[in-house]
Amino acid sequence: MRIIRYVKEGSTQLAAVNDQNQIYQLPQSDFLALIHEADALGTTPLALVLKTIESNEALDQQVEQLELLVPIEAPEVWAAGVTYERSRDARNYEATEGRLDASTFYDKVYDAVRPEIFFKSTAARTVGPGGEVQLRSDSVWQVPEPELGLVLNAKGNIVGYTIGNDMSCRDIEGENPLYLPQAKVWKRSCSLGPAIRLAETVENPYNLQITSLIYRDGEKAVEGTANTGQLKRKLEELTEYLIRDNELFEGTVLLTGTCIVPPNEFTLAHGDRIEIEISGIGTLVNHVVSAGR
Ligand code: DO4
Ligand code: MG
Repeated sequence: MRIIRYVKEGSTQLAAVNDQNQIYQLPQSDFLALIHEADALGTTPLALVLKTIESNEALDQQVEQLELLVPIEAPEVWAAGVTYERSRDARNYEATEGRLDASTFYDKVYDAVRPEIFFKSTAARTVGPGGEVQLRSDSVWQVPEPELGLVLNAKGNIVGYTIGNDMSCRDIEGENPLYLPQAKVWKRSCSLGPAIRLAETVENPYNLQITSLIYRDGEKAVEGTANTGQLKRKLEELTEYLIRDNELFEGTVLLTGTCIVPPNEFTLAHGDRIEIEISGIGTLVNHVVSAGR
């Protein structure tokens, strides 16, 4: 069961989408209201949604026909890094391209007990499905990072799964790891969506297939696939470090790292279309625009 937000006649609606892709409007104002109501009633979000569905008709529309919004206005988005071997190797490549021999940072963090976790975005910097992600004006090597996103409650429990794009500047990070915040955080450098899959409906989060496609001028330019089974760390290991001595705001999203890296000669350009699909969640589509648009 997935939860979406969309616009209907100028107002925001919450809806549930079942595995047959039928859409049911929900009475709650947003995803967190659904979680709170379930908690208050001593039931689960799925049971609450099923109860609503029981007494309502499905909408006469397909998800593709709706004007989708970001499924949660996450107050903060954090991200884990170097959680897949592929990411470690890519970071080593960008950091050692004739500049700084920093490979040990990435090798060390891949094997360390403490994971890499960094601040990625705020609601105002995050775009939703169909939205425009923006390029930085001072980078010539930019890529999307397709990642599984964990939607967390204030205690750090995983209440849902979504898809995230951790837009990244490989040249800025490669020049000096201390530039990480600039390589990761700027206007519209993060996207989330199209849906949140209720955590209780995911049998095994370590077997989700991730596919990423980038189209340029209508032609497929890059394709990559991965599986969350390749994750080096457990999801709870990441959430445990995020909440440690931290104040977590309800609805925070934690991105879990990328395993899909485009070929080294590739950089995103204005007009590109990025599609990230994760099995059971959906496909997050975004359009790339140059800085200042
Ligand atoms: O070390 C920098 C960040 C890596 C990252 O974002 C990832 O592995 O997804
Ligand atoms: Mg990343």
